[in-house]
Amino acid sequence: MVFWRRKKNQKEQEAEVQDDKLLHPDNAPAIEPSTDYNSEISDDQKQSLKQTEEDVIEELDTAPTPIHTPLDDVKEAEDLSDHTNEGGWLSRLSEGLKKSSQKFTDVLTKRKLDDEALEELEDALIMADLGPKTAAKIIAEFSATRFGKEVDEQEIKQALSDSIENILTPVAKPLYTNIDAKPNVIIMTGVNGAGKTTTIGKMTAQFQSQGKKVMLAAADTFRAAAVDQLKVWGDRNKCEVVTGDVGADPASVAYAAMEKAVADNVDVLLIDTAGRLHNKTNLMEELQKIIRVVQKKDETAPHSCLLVLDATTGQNAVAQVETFKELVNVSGLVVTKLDGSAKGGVVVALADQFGLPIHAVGVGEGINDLQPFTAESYARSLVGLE
Ligand SMILES: Nc1nc2c(ncn2[C@@H]2O[C@H](COP(=O)(O)OP(=O)(O)OP(=O)(O)O)[C@@H](O)[C@H]2O)c(=O)[nH]1
Ligand SMILES: [Mg+2]
Repeated sequence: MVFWRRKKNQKEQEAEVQDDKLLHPDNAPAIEPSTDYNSEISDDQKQSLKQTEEDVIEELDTAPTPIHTPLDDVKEAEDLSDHTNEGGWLSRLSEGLKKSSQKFTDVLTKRKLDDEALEELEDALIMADLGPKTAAKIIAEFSATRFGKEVDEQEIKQALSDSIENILTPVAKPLYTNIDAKPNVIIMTGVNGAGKTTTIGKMTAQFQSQGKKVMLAAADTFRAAAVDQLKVWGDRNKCEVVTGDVGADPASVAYAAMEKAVADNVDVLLIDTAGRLHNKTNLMEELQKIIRVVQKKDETAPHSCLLVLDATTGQNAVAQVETFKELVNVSGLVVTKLDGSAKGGVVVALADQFGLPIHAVGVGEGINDLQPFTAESYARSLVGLE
């Protein structure tokens, strides 16, 4: 039994020797776990690793700081936000016009419509920036049918509102851009700080929402900040802005923009101009030159020459229209800052005295704060009717 087992073991031993020879040929190196950890990474390898790490750090150090900071994001979000949940633009307009409507309410306690009452009402209209001419006209119309009658506040407000609406209706016209010309060229004019650049930014968003391709031209080359401001609006709207160096001829920027707009199949080209020039003659020459070069590319251009007016300047806006009408062929108006301290009546005076289309009103600094001008709602807000 023992012998058999030995015999068997010998067989097994022979098989093991055979297997060992197969797995470990004579020239194979001995396999042992290494304990020389340091030698695993050579000095050269270490050096190259170190260099790479330093390179990465260097790259991080020289990477530009983002131009857009989180604070800008917050500001932009506010600008782009839709204010309709805050009561809608009309309520902000009403808020802006509150000064005027409060005056009417003070005058309009239940009373007989005699001379004294009419005079007070006329004063209230003048105080609301309607100007003496337009105020007199409204009062005359008003007294023709109601003089000597006992009227209540609501009735007077309604009558005033109707009268104002009649003046505003013919001028309340949206900017018509569906003309054949491509690009449709719009030149923005107006005094310093009226809101030209901001209005361009807001209009761009509106045209784009109508599926139009828009391009901007920074023909206000007098200040670097003016060009930058337009570029910011261009970035916001993801729309191309044609610029020139500070001090460059504004007409050359307009011409370059016109060429580019034609080449790029642009639908609407908005040209920003400077409001700040030495005097009226300079401003006229500047604007006329821009118009001339634009006409070299398309003799039907510009298709609109808009005058932007700041409503908070009151009756001064009337004087501005008179001046700009002498400089260029003003085709329509945009009245800004009606959300602020403006009394709003100047819009009625403008409509009455010039009959120029009022295309839109600005009711804030945000991208959505340009609204079409609607006669009825404006008239009702002005006199404080809900
Ligand atoms: N509250 C309010 N502010 C406005 C409105 N429109 C423009 N603004 C502000 O008015 C200031 C002047 O506006 P701009 O667009 O720079 O005026 P501009 O006519 O281009 O001025 P210049 O380039 O200096 O001739 C800015 O601070 C605008 O944010 C508006 O409808 N409401
Ligand atoms: Mg500007």
